[in-house]
Amino acid sequence: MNDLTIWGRTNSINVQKVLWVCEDLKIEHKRIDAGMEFGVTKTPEYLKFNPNGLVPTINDNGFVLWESHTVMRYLVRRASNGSDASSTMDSGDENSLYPLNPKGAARVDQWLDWCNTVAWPAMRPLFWGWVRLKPEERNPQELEANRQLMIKAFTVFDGHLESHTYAAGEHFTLADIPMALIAYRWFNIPVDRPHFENISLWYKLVSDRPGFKKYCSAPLT
Ligand SMILES: N[C@@H](CCC(=O)N[C@@H](CS)C(=O)NCC(=O)O)C(=O)O
Repeated sequence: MNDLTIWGRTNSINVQKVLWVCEDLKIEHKRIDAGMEFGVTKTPEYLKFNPNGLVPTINDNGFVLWESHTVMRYLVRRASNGSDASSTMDSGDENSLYPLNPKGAARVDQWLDWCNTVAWPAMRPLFWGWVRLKPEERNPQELEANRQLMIKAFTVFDGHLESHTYAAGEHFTLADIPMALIAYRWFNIPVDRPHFENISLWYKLVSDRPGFKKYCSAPLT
């Protein structure tokens, strides 16, 4: 089945989340470059699909969806419902990327929300400042304030990983994906970083996943 289209450039963190899920679950899809230098997102056709004019957007045989975390959850459920015959997902697998049981799912949601409200808002200005802005455009105070916020966020995550192998417990889930993509950005900008032992052990595991290797190993752009 190949009726799934994903719009988005591959260097976008939110597109990478979705592509990683597709890679781990072997979900067939077609991808169309969109966003930043590729344009597309401000065209009337695209805005009809996604009025935010952002990536990613998916079209699954007429079903259009945006918001990367929602799309990730949808793709896992779609795979476990057997609507993607090519997927490797076992139906009802509680160790899946997004468990069926309410507590397992809530634990994943908790960290996904935390990424959007705590970790990424701290990391985003650092990423933009160090990767996308020219040196003369950087605001040193803002960069330092966000470096401190990232250390605070990583302190929380590292403390959690003291007694858990992965973000949502003992198995790799969707919750690890945004966090791994944020960590990759953090480890690849020129800032002072304290060593976090538990994050370091977790990062070794998550960076070995097929989705990370395929979509998160190129230099930051
Ligand atoms: N909350 C949205 C945020 C989407 C978003 O901010 N996407 C960025 C890329 S990471 C974007 O479209 N930027 C403008 C562009 O690429 O042209 C999601 O998680 O999907």
